[in-house]
Amino acid sequence: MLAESPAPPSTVPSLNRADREALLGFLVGMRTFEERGVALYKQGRTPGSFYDGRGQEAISVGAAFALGPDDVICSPLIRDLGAHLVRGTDLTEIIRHHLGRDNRLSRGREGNVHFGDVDRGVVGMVSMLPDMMVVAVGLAMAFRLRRERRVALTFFGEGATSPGAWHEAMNFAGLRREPVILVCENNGLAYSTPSSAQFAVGPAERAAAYGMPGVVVDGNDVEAVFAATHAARERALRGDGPTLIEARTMRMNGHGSHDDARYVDPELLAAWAERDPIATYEARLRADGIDVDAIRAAVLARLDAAVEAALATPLPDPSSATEGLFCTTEPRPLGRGDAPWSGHAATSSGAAAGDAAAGDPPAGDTTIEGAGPAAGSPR
Ligand SMILES: Cc1ncc(C[n+]2csc(CCOP(=O)(O)OP(=O)(O)O)c2C)c(N)n1
Ligand SMILES: [Mg+2]
Repeated sequence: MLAESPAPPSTVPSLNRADREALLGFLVGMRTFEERGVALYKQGRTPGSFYDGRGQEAISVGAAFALGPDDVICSPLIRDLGAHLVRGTDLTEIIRHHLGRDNRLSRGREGNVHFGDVDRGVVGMVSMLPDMMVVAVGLAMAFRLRRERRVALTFFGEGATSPGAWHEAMNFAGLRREPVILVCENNGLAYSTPSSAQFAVGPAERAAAYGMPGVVVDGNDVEAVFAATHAARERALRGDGPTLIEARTMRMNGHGSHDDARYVDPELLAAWAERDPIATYEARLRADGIDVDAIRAAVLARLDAAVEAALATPLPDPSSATEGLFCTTEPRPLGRGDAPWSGHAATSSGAAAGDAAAGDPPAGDTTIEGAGPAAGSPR
């Protein structure tokens, strides 16, 4: 991991065997889900469009895995299915959502990636880039003012670092030291625009200008992303403010399933294919004696069952089309999830970010070896 500007030292927890198995399960879960999603789209079964994060799985999985149960993701974007899987959102519900079938997440009102899971602390996105970054900074500000011991994490592509809202969010977060983790997925492309035609100074280098560390990490290494996010979370909980993590990677498919990406140099793709985040992690785990094939088989069996259940689900009742369009009640509080990441972080009890800044050390949060619930099976 290279640091463009110095990040404070951090105690990185060691990942045990169950954690590694879970991480691989989530990586494979995202890849296989999205392969199936592309197929369903090309069969004409998915209304609208379908977007995937092939080659970028390690970022959303590694970042989400480092969060605590009370932390909030605002929001997973089109390359970030892994974050939903880590938080524990039901696979069948996500497939139903994409197929426009009746479901808990969107009630079949939408068939794209604009969904969250409030019960698991995941805020659904709007497409205007990078507006969810501003919302994430606002959430972090609320956590700090309420003296809650939790952080907000947001994802954005390098292309989203050009509009004004990005700079406003960076400035506000840095100035006010909001407990927010800003994860930039630098895949070198904003649709067909390469980074060389997008900006003169890279995202991580710019972080210093806003008063926060900019950490460059190998976005194809799930454990490196996990470690960088863990360090950023510790820093935020200490009251030291935000961190920009620039995870460098490559978009291996088109912008969406409708895009054949003929504008991308095939040699570049071939070079990145050698660094595939799943193949390299599988090789590493296999060398450690982990039964990678069993993990794959379990993930595939769950996916098959989820697709079957989703395809058997009816479309929503047309007479309900105007229901639920507007919020008519008090919003529900953002809930906790039940995923293995809760083993990596302290809970909301203990010092708030402001208290920590005043000198109280955050409770626990340094090692996960044997701590917290055992890493669960990926879902
Ligand atoms: C304000 C705004 N302009 C244009 C778009 C259309 N759009 C959606 S994704 C995208 C490319 C974004 O590139 P990047 O931020 O690098 O993310 P990536 O797709 O590479 O993950 C564009 C132009 C949008 N969503 N919002
Ligand atoms: Mg990009």
